[in-house]
Amino acid sequence: MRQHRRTTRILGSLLLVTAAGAFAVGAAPAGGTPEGDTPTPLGRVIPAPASVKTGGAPYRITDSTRIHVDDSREARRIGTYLADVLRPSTGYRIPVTDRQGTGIRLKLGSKDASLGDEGYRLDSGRQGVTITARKPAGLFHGVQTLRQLLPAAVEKDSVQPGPWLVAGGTIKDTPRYGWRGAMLDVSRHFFTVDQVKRYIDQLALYKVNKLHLHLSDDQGWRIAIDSWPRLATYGGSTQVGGGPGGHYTKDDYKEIVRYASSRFLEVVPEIDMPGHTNAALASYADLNCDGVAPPLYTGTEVGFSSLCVNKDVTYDFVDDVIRELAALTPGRYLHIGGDEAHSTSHDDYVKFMDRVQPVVAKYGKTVIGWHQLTGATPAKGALAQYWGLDRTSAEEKERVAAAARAGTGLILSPADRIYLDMKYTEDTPLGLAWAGLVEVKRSYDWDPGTYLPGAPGSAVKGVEAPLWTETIVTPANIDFMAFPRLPGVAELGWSPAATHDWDAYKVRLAAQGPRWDALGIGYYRSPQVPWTAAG
Ligand code: NGO
Repeated sequence: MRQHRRTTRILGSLLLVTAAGAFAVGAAPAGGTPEGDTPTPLGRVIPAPASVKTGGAPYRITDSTRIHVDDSREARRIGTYLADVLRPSTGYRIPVTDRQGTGIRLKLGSKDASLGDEGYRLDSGRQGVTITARKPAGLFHGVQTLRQLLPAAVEKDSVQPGPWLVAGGTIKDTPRYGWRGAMLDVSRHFFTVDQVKRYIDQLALYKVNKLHLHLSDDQGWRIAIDSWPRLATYGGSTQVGGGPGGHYTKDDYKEIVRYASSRFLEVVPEIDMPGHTNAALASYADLNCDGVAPPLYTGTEVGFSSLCVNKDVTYDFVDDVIRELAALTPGRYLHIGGDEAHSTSHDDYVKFMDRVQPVVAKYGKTVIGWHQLTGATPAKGALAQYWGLDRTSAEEKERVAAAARAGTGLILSPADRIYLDMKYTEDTPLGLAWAGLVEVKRSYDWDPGTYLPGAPGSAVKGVEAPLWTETIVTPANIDFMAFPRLPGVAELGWSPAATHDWDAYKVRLAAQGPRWDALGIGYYRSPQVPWTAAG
């Protein structure tokens, strides 16, 4: 059985290396057990690296290993982050120093333009591991690769036996797409700053670089707005099923943004409008066309609420909210929702979007909206987030494709592929099934570049995995729905199309199981994935 498993793994990594168009296929690991002296094969990483050249002696982290960083704040910070991962499990001191030397080296300012802003190169051999990048984000992504090349036990928070080997060879790696996102709905159920940080750390491990926060919906308004204080204090006071809800103060929110940026994720805030607005409408009677505030809502219906498109106060409200949110947002994008406005007439919807999009621009941000925005007139430079299904009508798909041909960028979040709140099978205790059941293979096995008929590949800016939280209440619930599907989405966003291969991928995915165990991530043990006994 062990022999069989090893053969499958080796085949998997050979397939990967070939598919990636790498320059050499190195020796297959020989001797020892995968858990013992044999290092993880270079390239058995998620997302699959763009190119892998295996070979040469492995590097071994020992009690004299140091992390040598450039004399820059960013390199030192990333070095310290890596040391914080390595110290508890190795038990070594792992000093971070800007003196030259062998060991682990983190170097910024590479002259290799092909690495772009997020790429890196990792060279490993007997003397050490060197990660070079042009920009800090690339260095950070290289560090994530190094983590995955070490035994899973490196993620534990108590001293483990090792040995801590990194296979020899070279990885050169850059992302396919600049937008590799995850969305968390903190409205249907509220998640605390610490809970969001936990998710950020999980996302960073897979080189995800956008965290989209769905900050408002019918069931709860989650961000303090000084000029409209009741939005948070009243509109945020409950959630699906009742219960206390919650909201972020501005300081809370800044802390999320700071933490995300320390992991090289940009936070994309969303205020959903003109629909999905019951929490706001309940907080201020004035925002309603009839001047009467509805009660707070704790159910899970959609499409029943709308801002009052023909009242001026609506635009005072929108201006204030966008101004205050933009001021909290160092990132470029601000999401204005726009989905399921079933209680807004088409004409009103178009009128509303025509008035609101310039407000986003006025405060220096770029619009992103759910793809229904393409039924209005997307602003120049706007992105549309597609959340349709295979069975979405050809007409609706064509509307989005036409907008893409006219210059609107697309973020792909097909609901029957990468909605992380969809059940895996009928027996999945959490989640919804309106888009269908989404097992691990289905969520991985599609190509963003050719997904939407008639949309040019160049219009696709990336992928994003939404996690709606009607049924998701705790961090353990997040873990179970995100893992193992999230790493597949990250790979679709990062890895070259040529590496795409379910049979090779599922072997790399199985190897992540012990890592999630070590990190305390409770994942769904899909029967489609050949998990190892230890995992
Ligand atoms: C839809 C809907 C959300 C739901 C979600 C549940 C979009 C963009 N709008 O996706 O309000 O929470 O499905 O899966």
